[in-house]
Amino acid sequence: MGQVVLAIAESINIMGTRSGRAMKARTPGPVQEMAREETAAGASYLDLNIGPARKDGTELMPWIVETMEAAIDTPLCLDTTNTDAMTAGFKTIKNKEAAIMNSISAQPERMEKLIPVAAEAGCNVIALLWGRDGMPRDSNERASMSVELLMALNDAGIPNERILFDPIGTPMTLGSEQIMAGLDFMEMLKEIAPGAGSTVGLSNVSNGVAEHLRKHLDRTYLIMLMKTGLTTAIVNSYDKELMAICNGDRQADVDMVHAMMDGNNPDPSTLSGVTLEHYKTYKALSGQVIFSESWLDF
Ligand code: THG
Repeated sequence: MGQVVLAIAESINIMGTRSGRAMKARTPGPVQEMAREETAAGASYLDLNIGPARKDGTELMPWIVETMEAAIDTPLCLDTTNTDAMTAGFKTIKNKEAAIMNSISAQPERMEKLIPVAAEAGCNVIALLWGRDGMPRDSNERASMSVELLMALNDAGIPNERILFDPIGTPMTLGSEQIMAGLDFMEMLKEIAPGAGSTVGLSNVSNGVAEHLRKHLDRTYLIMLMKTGLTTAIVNSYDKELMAICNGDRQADVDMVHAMMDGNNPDPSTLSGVTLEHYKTYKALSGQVIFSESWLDF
């Protein structure tokens, strides 16, 4: 077994067809079934994304938490931009210490409201590098945001080991410079916050790309992040190949992509199957070939 990344399964969310309908109607069956499927697929955490939930968040988050804890023991990752809903969720949740708060960003209002809740709960927290002006533009902006968040979290008594930094994966449609800037920051993070973990929502990178091609970007991007020591990832646990990478069962592919990141260039005529897909997709993600939706065809 090779390098492992803990999977945070993303599919229970208010935008999803099956889960969204069940959450809105407060029907436990379908979301409990998904929770069992995600757990069986190897997820270490289940993300429960209720979105902004402006109308009923303080009621919906406790409902989904109770519904999950009645069905499975897998630790939960509470995902909402609604600070009142997050607070209500952490009041309800039984297994607080194993849970993740997703997320506290570098926006002053979120820091003020949520840091005390996280400190009180003794939970893990995702520190999202999203600031007053939105997405950071480069690795230096990510570094300054991470220092700001780290100091505020440490001051509240939350140790580095409880923090997962999320550098925010950028969509491939913004270009590979942005993707590489995110990876540069991940290297800097080791010195900024020794002992801290990290996470990335992999599907951000494939946002806006044709549906049938998205999984290839997500898989190779995960392998690239693993070189920087990524500890967790927010994933579609229904993608078996992606889960195999998380579980450390694709070490040969991981080694090949990492060697390419160090400047090695294997002969593609010796490669086949998913290994060849990783080769081609790495070339696109790193900007060595121009990105278009036919990048796998050459
Ligand atoms: N970082 C952190 N949290 C996050 C994100 C992140 N939470 C939300 C998001 N990004 C991760 N969660 C998802 C959930 C679903 C999808 C993408 C990201 C998704 N769903 C399919 C779709 O929309 O096509 C399928 C939906 C369905 O079931 O029908 O893509 O970056 N900290």
